[in-house]
Amino acid sequence: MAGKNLVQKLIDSHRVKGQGKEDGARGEALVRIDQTLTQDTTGTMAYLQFEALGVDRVKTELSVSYVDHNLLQVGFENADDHDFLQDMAAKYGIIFSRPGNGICHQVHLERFGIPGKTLLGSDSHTPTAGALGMLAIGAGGLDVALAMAGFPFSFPEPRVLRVELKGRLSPMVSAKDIVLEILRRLTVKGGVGKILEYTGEGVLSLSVPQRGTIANMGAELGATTSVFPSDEATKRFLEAQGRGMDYIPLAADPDARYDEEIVIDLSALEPLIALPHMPDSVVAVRQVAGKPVDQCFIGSCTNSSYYDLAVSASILKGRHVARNTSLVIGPGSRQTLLMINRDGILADFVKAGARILECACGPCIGIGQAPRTGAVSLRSSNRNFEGRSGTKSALVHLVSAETAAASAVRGVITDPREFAGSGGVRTPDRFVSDDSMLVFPKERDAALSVRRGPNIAPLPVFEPIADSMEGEVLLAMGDNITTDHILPAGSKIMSLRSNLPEISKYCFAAIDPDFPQRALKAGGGILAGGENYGQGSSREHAALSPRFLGVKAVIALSYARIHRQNLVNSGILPLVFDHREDRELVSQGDRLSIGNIGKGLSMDRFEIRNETTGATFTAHHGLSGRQVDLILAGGALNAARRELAAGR
Ligand code: MIC
Ligand code: SF4
Repeated sequence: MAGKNLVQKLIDSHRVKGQGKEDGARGEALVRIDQTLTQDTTGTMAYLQFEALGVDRVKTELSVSYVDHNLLQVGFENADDHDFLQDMAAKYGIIFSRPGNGICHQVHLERFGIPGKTLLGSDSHTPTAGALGMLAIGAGGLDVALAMAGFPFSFPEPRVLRVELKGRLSPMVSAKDIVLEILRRLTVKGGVGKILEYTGEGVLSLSVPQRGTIANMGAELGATTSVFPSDEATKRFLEAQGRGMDYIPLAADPDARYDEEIVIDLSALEPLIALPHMPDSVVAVRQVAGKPVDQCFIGSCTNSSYYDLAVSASILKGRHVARNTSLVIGPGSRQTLLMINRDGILADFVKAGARILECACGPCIGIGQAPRTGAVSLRSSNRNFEGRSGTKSALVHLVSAETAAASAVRGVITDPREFAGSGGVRTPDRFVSDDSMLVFPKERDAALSVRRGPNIAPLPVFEPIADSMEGEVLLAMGDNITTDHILPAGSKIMSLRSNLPEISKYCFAAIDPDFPQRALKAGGGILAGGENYGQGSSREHAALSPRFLGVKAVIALSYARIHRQNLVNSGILPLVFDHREDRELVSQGDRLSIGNIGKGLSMDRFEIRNETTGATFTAHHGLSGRQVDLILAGGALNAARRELAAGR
């Protein structure tokens, strides 16, 4: 028998068996979750749902509630939500990471991630912790609430894609360029249903934060997660964090098999750039060099480690940002901020004319620093979807921290190898570990009363699905619709994440601002989509809001993993056209009818009639038995409550 790859080892060591129906589930892995993380904009809903489950304390080894997204406090909403989250954490035994402590993925890597453990996070970039040899997966808030309540987590049994790294990176070519190269080759849907496992001599030369950059952007491939071995670099990183005791070595067996394989020669790589508006529109920086740049942003959970900031500062030191270019720096964590302050790097930035932000997501998600109309913005973050920066006409490009710094100095898109002579960077052997912005829960605080501002609305109750449905096609969309299209980000709308009725007023605002009104007037309906529907964020609001407005089914060519599960969790039927060409049979405004839903769910075959044109076509769901049960129950919350009440 062939040896195991690391992904199989991680899954097998956490596999849960004997859960009745789950045994017969079609192609699903069901695993025990050791750690969870939430962030504020998905966390409020996750904790409301956790509360509704009626469990008295989290059942995980460790759960952390981070506040890192909604930090711009221009009204009462965000501050109220922060208080709510802090109280819920104290009440249910969760560690609370206060606003200002940093971006969840970076802080989790620094302070909590442990090789060999599973982590489920209500944020699509949770796989960042795969850099430590964890099985770290992003999910909707409800799935994380269920994991906190002790339920196992299931996901489609993955194909394992081996990414073999050869050679070493040249100076000023970075980990970001490695993952941009993978995006160039595989595209934004190339990772769907897969876990990427990194192997090869090239891995050895990459530090944990560099691995974090690569694992982070596996999310842009649509991958379930990415995994690195736990080796000497992992040991050094954990020791530098004062957590050497958390280290264990982990690797694939030498004769391990993989479903697919790609090889990347690091020494042949050059600086790359993703052009607007997709992370896979990748070309070489030199192909677009010389184009004027209005804004550069170095930050986000992708590239805001000590190394990223130190290497950027080495380019900026003794120089100044160009007259027409704004440079914005967002340190990823308070640890990084303390260290760049100690080592004079912060002063280098300020002297060079950079604008310094607090440790948070910020510009990455359109919370501050929206670029000017039509601006060219170069960002070290991970997503450049249209409008995500807060300015619809902005042309956001994704680059390494090195390319952003070099371009800020020159004022035009610049290959950072021009600065290859700038002083080398050494990562310290010991990091500053100051956990004073973490609030650890007391043994028991169950009596604590939770502060709940007026922006926190009660959860809606969803009815089980009916046996037939007829409805208008409210929107007929193309390929790669992102969750930013379905429910936009930005400071104004994200402040409403704990208020479903209010946030639903912005559902599909990026495509048709009249959608909510039309949906309500039509008494709900059906959505049609193309390939990779719902890619991007884990926000379950992109499913809850349509459901709140009466959407009962989506029919698409394919789905992104997290969004498809969020649709199921919300009780929306996610159907797939049996034949690609049938997508043409559905237009906005048509009335569709779907009969015999109960039978369709068990046979996995639906006959759909377009009542407007008379055309008929078939579709399937491809869901597991467990997912079908959730649909029948009217969503995962209804199903879990029933299970808990029955004394699971
Ligand atoms: C994002 O990068 O899109 C976010 C904002 O972090 C989301 C989570 C959210 O929408 O709250 C994500 O990646 O899941
Ligand atoms: Fe925050 Fe951006 Fe990372 Fe999402 S991708 S967690 S918004 S920094």
